[in-house]
Amino acid sequence: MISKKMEKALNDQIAMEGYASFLYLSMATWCDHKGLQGCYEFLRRQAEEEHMHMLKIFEYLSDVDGFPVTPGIKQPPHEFDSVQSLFKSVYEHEQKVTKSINGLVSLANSENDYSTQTFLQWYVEEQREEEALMRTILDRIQLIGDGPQSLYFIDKELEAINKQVAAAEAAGGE
Ligand code: OFO
Repeated sequence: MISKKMEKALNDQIAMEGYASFLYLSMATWCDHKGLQGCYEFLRRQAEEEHMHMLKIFEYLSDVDGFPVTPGIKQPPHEFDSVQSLFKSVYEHEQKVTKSINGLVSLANSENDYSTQTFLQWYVEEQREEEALMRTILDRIQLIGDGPQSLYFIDKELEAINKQVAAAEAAGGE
């Protein structure tokens, strides 16, 4: 049995994960239109991951006799100034999600809700990994710089990172 307050907070997280999925899908589409196939594939996979994060909370809420609410997703932006600023937004969004997950953990702690605390540990770890990954991408983009061929090299870099992440996920069974 889950408290109404915890149920509501997890439903808010469902909406946040759903929005992240749509935001990354929108970013992926923008990259595709710019011919940035590596960035497109990376963001497309991220969008699917966020969708999976959303569904995990659905399943958990049902397991603990809560009611998962299918969220209304607000329209994400579909125009971006540059690939650099796009990935900066991704990083900032991930930081926002981490803050939200930390808030959920605090709430679960304050309610002595050990089941939800345990469930959320997966998200704590996931956010640590995602923030580290996005920081790595921003560092690489900065190293490559914004010279005339930078987009080509940024895209190649994202293609390589995407392959590494996908291989690690496949090895970890996720
Ligand atoms: Fe849902 O993992 Fe980041 O946002």
